Amino acid sequence: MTTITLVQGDITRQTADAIVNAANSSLLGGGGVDGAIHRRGGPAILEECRKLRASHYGKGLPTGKAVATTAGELDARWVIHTVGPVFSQSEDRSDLLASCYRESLRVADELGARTVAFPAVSTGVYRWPMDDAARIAVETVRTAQTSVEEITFVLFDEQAYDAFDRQLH
Ligand code: AR6
Repeated sequence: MTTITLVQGDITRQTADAIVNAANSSLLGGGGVDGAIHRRGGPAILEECRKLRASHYGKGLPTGKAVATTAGELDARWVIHTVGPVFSQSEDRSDLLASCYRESLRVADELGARTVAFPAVSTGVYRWPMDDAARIAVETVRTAQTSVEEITFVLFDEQAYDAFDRQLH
């Protein structure tokens, strides 16, 4: 049984075995959650990201995939970096957004993580409408086959929290 909980706040302050980052395919950092994770987690995360790029992802981590690094100074063992899709009006990319959650949980299972914290992937810079992103996120983790015991969505503001709360209850 996996429990799903919601928290409003900053994911870099969360305690979990694994914290998920809404990264971009370069794995070299950016704004939003990505910037916050690298700032608070320190340089060890970027160092491992660079090595992963060199060894496995010369063309970048594909959208919908996930990969783990150290969590540096965060209160977690790992950061799982996933690349959300940019929202499109003309193309349905929901499967790619669902894949971010499924692939992150698959990586979490491989690591043996029992608790995983997710941000609302793709809802910032990548402009996915919050209600739809919340529906996809909640549906996907609810139906995922995973050994993770506790999934926490860490939502930055009240609007995001309420959107996830409506999907969950
Ligand atoms: N804790 C929790 N949620 C946060 C935090 C935080 N510290 N900061 C922002 N959010 P975004 P994306 C929320 O833009 O849309 C980066 O530049 C934010 O309010 O971080 O997947 C990457 O490098 C929003 O609801 O990720 C990529 O280039 C959600 O997290 C690109 O942005 C996601 O917003 C990825 O865009």
